[in-house]
Amino acid sequence: MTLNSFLRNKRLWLVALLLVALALPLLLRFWPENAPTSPPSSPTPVPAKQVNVPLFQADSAFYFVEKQVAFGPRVPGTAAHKKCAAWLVKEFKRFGLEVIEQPFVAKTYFGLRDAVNIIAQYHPERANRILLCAHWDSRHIADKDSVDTDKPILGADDGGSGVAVLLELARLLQQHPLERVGVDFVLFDAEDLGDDRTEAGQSVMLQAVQDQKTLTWCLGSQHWARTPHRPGYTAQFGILLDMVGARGALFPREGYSAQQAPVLQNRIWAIAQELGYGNLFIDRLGGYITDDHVFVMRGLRIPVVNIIGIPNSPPAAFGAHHHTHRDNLEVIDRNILGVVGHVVATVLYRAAAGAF
Ligand code: 1BN
Ligand code: ZN
Repeated sequence: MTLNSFLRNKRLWLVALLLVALALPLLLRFWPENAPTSPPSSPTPVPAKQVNVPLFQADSAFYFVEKQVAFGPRVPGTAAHKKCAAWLVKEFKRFGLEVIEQPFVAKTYFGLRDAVNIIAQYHPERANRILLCAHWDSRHIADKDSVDTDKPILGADDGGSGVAVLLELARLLQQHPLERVGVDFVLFDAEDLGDDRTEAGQSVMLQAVQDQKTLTWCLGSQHWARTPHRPGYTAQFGILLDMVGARGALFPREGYSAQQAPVLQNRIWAIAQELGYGNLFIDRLGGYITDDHVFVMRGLRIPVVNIIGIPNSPPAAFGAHHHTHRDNLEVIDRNILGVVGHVVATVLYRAAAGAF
């Protein structure tokens, strides 16, 4: 086509005009006069957003420990374990959450046991989620005791305390709804059926060797991390609570959390300092504990911090009650439950307000 015939072609003129009309607004936007003349002004510092955090009721959390302990040892495969599971589901439903039970067969070092992870979802339709977890089973033996070592323990602290704080948080959410974020309370089963000859609290140097040995612990979280209740499940971050109720407990920074979720751990410990709990959330590195968070981080790539109590009496790795019959209601200090609950509630309400 020659230039002349091109210019005489009415259809082509129309198409050209249409293209110019469509492109005009775009051209004007970037024309020098319309372009921004000065760089955007530097943001004026915004004062830290004030977020109302409802009061975490330590007495209510203590009551939830009492209730669990009253079932007796919650060892997978026992009647007490079944009854307690039914009660936990009922409680979460009472707080308006949508509950999923995830049964599985736990392959323990002493045989197969029926187990169940319990997942309670707050606003399951929200994409932006926070994961709060604890284990709800109690140990099948008292291998650190001097008497009745072959009998199961009550696990008021080891199992009961973390669950109690989570139940109280669930109750708080019902009374003081959160904006924008959803929360998943995941109660792992069969955390504490491990073979203690495979110590889970070792130095990081032994991590590779440990990896194979520690598979007897944390069976519920290992199962959930492989097959979460929703395929492709993810969350902004997670917090694991384990042994958060004993009198005299301290909360140093757990090693694997420090290594794999340092930013989250810094923020949580900073909040604890700000709230005046620096004497309990001590700013030093504790041991490396192969707990449920390790498997969630490894399997689902969600940063999870373990808040786990150690005693105020080093060099013992855990409290004198750990894996003994002394882990009963008497070891529980409602103030410790209250401190941990206050810290986690602050994290939760600030995160929902975009201020975490
Ligand atoms: C934490 C509470 N753990 C068990 N109950 C994990 C663990 C297992 C810690 C073995 C030390 C040794
Ligand atoms: Zn334990």
